[in-house]
Amino acid sequence: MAKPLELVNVEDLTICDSTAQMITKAREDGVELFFDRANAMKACPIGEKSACCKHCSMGPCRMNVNSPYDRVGVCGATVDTILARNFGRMVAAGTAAHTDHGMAMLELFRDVINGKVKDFAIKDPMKLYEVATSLEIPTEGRELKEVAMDLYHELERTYTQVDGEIPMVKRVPKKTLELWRQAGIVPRGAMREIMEMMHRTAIGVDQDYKNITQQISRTALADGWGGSMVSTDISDILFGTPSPVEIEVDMGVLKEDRVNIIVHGHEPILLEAMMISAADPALKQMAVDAGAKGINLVGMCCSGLDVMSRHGLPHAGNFSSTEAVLVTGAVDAMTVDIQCIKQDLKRVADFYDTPFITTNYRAKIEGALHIQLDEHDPLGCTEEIIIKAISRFKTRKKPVRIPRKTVKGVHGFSYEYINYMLGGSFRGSFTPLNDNIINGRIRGVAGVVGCTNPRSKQDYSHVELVKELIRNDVLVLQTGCSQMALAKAGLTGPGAAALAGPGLAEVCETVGMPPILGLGACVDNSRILIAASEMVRVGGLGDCLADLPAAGCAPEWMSEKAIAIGHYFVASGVYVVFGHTFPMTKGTQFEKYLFEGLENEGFGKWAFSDDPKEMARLMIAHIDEKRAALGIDK
Ligand code: CUV
Ligand code: SF4
Repeated sequence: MAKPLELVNVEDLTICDSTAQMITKAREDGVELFFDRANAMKACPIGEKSACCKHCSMGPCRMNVNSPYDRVGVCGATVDTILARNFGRMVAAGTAAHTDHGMAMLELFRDVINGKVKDFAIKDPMKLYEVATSLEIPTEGRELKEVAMDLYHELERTYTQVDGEIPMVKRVPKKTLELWRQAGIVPRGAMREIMEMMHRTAIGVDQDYKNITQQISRTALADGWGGSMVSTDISDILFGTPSPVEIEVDMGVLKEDRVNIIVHGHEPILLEAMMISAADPALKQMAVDAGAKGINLVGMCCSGLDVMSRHGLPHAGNFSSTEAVLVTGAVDAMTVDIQCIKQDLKRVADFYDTPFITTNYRAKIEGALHIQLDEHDPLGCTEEIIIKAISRFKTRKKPVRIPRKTVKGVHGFSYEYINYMLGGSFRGSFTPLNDNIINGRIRGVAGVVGCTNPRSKQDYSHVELVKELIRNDVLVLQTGCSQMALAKAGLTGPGAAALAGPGLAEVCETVGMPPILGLGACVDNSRILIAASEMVRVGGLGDCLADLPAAGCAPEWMSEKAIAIGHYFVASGVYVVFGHTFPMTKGTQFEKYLFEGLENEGFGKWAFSDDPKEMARLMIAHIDEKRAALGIDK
């Protein structure tokens, strides 16, 4: 590196104490982490506002962000065209990520049914029947296998269908679906929508920002009501539908006297297979023979959240802590599959002699050991990883320093469980939730989700925003790295009810639920869509998703996937606030369309704020507006 970095105070980088300790240690050790790179490399002021285009070699062309209508691109593209095309490609990439993940799950499901995969089985047949019934597949008197095969073929249409409507639209409230049909945005199949989005955003194709937005909505809906939703449902069928479980989180879950293995990424298969291997008596014995007290399997990021919600596995932290956790020196292997895996993890792992292993052919990292996880023999891969970890444990060279902190919390609130919890009977209903919203004890519902980002203080906005929401009687649903921010802050335990407003606190006490419900990984945002649809179905809160007193927020987002998620909520009718930055040039027609115009057409809308108090204010104001429209404000 040319010149030494001017280092930012650790307290300004994160509120996660363990991560802060490890940033300091990394600096002592002379290891660069992404926090310091983010500071050294300031964001490009034009790219940050999404005001440049490099879709052809007549450019790249850049607009004047302070006076966006000053000029056009060489081809004549206006700032609105450029903004909309860039936004569309982010949505296409995010949707591709979730649908490719979902399709991999669906293929696993198929091979489990036809017996080609023997290490996994259908763990939740009841969920299988429920999903089949919701898609009008006959179940009466039929063999599980037959229903499952029909379900597989039906769900495959989510991805591959070229014409018609994706199957899951059967779950969309009628009036919302009518709006989509009128607007021409009911997704056909994800592959088709992503292909068309990429085509339409190429040089010289779609150059009308409103028309581009139409395809943006159709593509995003193919994620939320398609790829992501199928992924969640299939994961539940194969690995079990989550119900609340107490979990330990933060870096203190690493144990100096155990073989520590971190699994990071997004598909549940790797971590589920690791769990089987880690329980293998021969491997356990091997660890003991190496002088360890046992094998300690720990999740991070979304695969961690996924498996944590199902099996109570400990979780070490979110996206901004994946390098920092290696700095402990206590990680005997880090293994990854897809998405949100910083290339730099390899370099940091090397410094601390931690084996770093990629397992999915889609996501190799230069120089990293690759052990392909073959669905037909997953344990072949995971056993090898455990053996490597044991041998690293035996030959640990560098001193180990593990932050002591662990926090307990309750996670795993699937839609099915929320239903059960509210109804107090096995097949409960959302009626008590709706009643409590109507009588005003609960003011509304908010989804607080998404990534952490080294350009904003880690976890800070997530925690402050959620505290402010529950204090104002807003029930909070969470997924992704946001959920882990709150878990580390100690707000996913029973104690959080003390911070809730009087109405919400009362409901929490009667129903026996916390004010902050952790639902799982990013693909599990689909659980929020299902819960919201159920609120409409039960009645009393309007007749489409846009009528609900609800709002969403990703305060520290960074991935293109977050933009796809944000937009499928907006297209479904939800008000969505994004924090810290937004790919938008102020004072443009496209901005006005996303921030106001879509709502006038009956959809939700986007908003931006970089201050958590202001985010909360915006969300609560929106909730109050919806309450007033429903005539339930008091
Ligand atoms: Ni899918 S997408 S940083 S791991 S939530 Fe976490 Fe979650 Fe964003 Fe990535
Ligand atoms: Fe420039 Fe138009 Fe080419 Fe974009 S598509 S780089 S705006 S000439």
